[in-house]
Amino acid sequence: MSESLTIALSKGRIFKETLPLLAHAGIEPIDDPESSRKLILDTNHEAVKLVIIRASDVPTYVQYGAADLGVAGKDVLMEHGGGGLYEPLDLRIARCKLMVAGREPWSEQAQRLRIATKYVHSTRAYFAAQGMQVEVIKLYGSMELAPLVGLAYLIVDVVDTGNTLKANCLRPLEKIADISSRLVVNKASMKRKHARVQSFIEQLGVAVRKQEQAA
Ligand code: PRT
Ligand code: MG
Repeated sequence: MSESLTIALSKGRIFKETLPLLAHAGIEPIDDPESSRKLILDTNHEAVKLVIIRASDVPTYVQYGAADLGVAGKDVLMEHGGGGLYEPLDLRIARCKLMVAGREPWSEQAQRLRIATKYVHSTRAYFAAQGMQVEVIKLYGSMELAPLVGLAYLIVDVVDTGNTLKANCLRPLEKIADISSRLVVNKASMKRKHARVQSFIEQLGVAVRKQEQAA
């Protein structure tokens, strides 16, 4: 009997890009989360389960030990703060940039610049480091709309191709951080299931390096 492992993942790009890495570690899901309504997916290993949750919930599940491991974007981890988690491996997938965007650059003198974002913490920290106090408006999606309707002057969002910004007459203005997805591990699982978790991390590490070499 091998030790049980629960891995938290979000649907969409993270699931798709994590799949080949998991396959390298010998783990293959039995159900497809895009077509199945199951939230707990069985795998070819009886002891390994995948739980499918919202991207921004992954750090919380892992922090509280509801999952031993998880895959989350650095953008999400920066917002979460990283408490209760180890972040042992950059999976180098789902890459993008966390950016400030708007119709035009802002002037340094601007008083109480309004910024719409779901990245409230990262936005405050970035502007505070520039000595600017800004008004942050929390949104849950479609940030690109905010400057168009006068809700905010700027947005902070992740950008990949930049096509979404362009389609909404916005420009990338400043980069806050390069983003990729990270493997996160519950601190207690790292102790209690050390050998199993450590070998999984190593297998994924090999898969990441192979994928980088092939790219
Ligand atoms: O969709 P949901 O609200 O459930 O959560 P989510 O949007 O956080 O999840 P998901 O699966 O969309 O993203 C998961 C992770 O993928 C994010 O946390 C990022 O780390 C990473 N990632 C990489 C991205 C992108 N690229 C990306 N392009 N996440 C979101 N986008 C969005 C972007 O905000 C823009 O609105 O995709 C849109 C298109 O981007 P462009 O620049 O290619 O046009
Ligand atoms: Mg999304």
